[in-house]
Amino acid sequence: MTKTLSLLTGVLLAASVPTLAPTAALGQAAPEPAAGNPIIKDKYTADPAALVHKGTVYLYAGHDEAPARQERYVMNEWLCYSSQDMVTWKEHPSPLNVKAFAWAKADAWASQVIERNGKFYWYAAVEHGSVPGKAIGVAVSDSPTGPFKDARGSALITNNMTDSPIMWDDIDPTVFVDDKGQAYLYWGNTNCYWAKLKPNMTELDGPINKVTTLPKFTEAPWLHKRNGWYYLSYAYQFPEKIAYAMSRSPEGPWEFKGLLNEVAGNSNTNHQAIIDFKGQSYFIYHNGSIPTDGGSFRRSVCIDYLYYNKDGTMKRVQMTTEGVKPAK
Ligand code: FUB
Repeated sequence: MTKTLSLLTGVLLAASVPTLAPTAALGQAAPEPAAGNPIIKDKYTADPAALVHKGTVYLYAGHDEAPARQERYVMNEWLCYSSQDMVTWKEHPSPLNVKAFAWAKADAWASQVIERNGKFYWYAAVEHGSVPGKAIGVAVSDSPTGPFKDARGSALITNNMTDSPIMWDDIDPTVFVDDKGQAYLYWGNTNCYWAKLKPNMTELDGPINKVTTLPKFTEAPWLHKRNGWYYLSYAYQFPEKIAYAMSRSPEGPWEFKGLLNEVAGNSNTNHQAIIDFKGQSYFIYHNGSIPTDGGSFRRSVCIDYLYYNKDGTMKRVQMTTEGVKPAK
């Protein structure tokens, strides 16, 4: 996201995206829906986050609604899909809209949903209505598919709580609950911030800290744990690649390990989520590959395999159009 582009994001547009699915010519059979990447072809989807819950993967994504040739983000709602095999995705009615946060005015940007004690918490970046700049809200539900409602009635993070000169540094939340029950919120653009959350998941529990060991940190932190290692992946440089760091603690210190993914086709952002499901690791991201209008503001979620080395480091992702095979 460039400064210029971000400055253009304050206005909501009531515009619809043209139908993306191929239509049959008169007298011809309708083509079979194509499998593979991108996984959703009838809507533009961006900023994926995924949650594994009781044998199902829930995919949460922003909805890119910018009409063709409008080179700016138009995002009013978030979308939700579920799958038992990572290939067949069922769409659920949109469970969250910017309007659910009465204090927000626009921009359903990147988000993540996690479960704790039977409740589902949705952390989402939006444009604040009265505190200039981006902010992070949290919504809650008893179900992963909603309905979700504002859990606080106010933003959890506002731009004046952090000391960056830019207005969009408080975006892209990722939340992780450690084995001991301590929850962590990481977020940021240009600066990578983190703070502890109270067990209620809706209040900070201590100061806001900065990670200073992530070269070329742009945005999109994602925190996950595997075999005793904590991984902090993030969007690196601009146009974005994905890089990552590792630590033995969710509080760092974070050691930079290198690149994980290249620039994703036809999109200047990449925005990853990483999960394990049915014995396989997955790298979920977006590109701008749907012809003819796909691009940086009409993005599409993709899924490819992720592999680890024996020492716990991650292998470079190979982005494919074939995508993944059904998980068993
Ligand atoms: O979708 C809006 C912004 O673009 C997100 O917050 C960033 O991560 C980038 O993907």
